[in-house]
Amino acid sequence: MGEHEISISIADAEASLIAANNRIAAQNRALFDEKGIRVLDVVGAIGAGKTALIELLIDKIKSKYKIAAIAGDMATDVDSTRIRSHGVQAIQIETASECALTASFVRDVAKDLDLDNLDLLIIENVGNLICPSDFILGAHARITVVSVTEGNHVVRKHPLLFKLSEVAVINKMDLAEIVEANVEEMVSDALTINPEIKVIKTSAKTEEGVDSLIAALDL
Ligand SMILES: Nc1nc2c(ncn2[C@@H]2O[C@H](COP(=O)(O)OP(=O)(O)O)[C@@H](O)[C@H]2O)c(=O)[nH]1
Ligand SMILES: [Mg+2]
Repeated sequence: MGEHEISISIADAEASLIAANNRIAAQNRALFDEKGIRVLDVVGAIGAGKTALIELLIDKIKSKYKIAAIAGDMATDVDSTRIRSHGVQAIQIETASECALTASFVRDVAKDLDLDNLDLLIIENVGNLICPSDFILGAHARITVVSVTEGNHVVRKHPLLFKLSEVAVINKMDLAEIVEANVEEMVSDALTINPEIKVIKTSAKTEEGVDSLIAALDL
């Protein structure tokens, strides 16, 4: 078999994997809609501040909504432990070798959630800006978090993800001056890639922008 044939069959396998994931994501979505649960898929590099923002968000809105979380990482349960300390149910998924959550991971752990007693499910995806693009989970919105320390071109280097996100968060604004970040370039890149995207500047340290994020998510 020549190299050309091998590359075609890998592309086919990838396409059928994505199609299978899309089908399970649609089932997840139907279940969440039937139960009246709003689901958010939070994506971003490791260290961008996803968990920190989720923790702040939960503290600000937990009196209004019944919330649960799913945290995905290749290893460890540190994020679900952090989230659980805010008084909400949090389930960890350790993906081992997978660099993104998939719809079937979410389907499998959703069985352990009290779906009849839930308004909002926050899913923290595995930390990177590449793999999660391909795998939708059945969420109602994807929130992609980047931080000012990731370099001015982090947004334009990941166009697919920003095209597929409803909200872009630029976090660690408290460090923007120190690292001489060009935040406006990051904002305009996001809007060039996806004119519909809502761009919110935050700091999980000073809590700047967290209320704007809540408003952008209609929470
Ligand atoms: N200075 C600063 N540090 C932050 C901010 N957000 C998160 N961090 C820190 O960055 C590190 C990674 O945060 P974490 O929430 O675990 O990132 P995650 O991997 O995206 O979930 C932690 O040490 C946080 O305290 C921020 O807005 N400003
Ligand atoms: Mg995290």
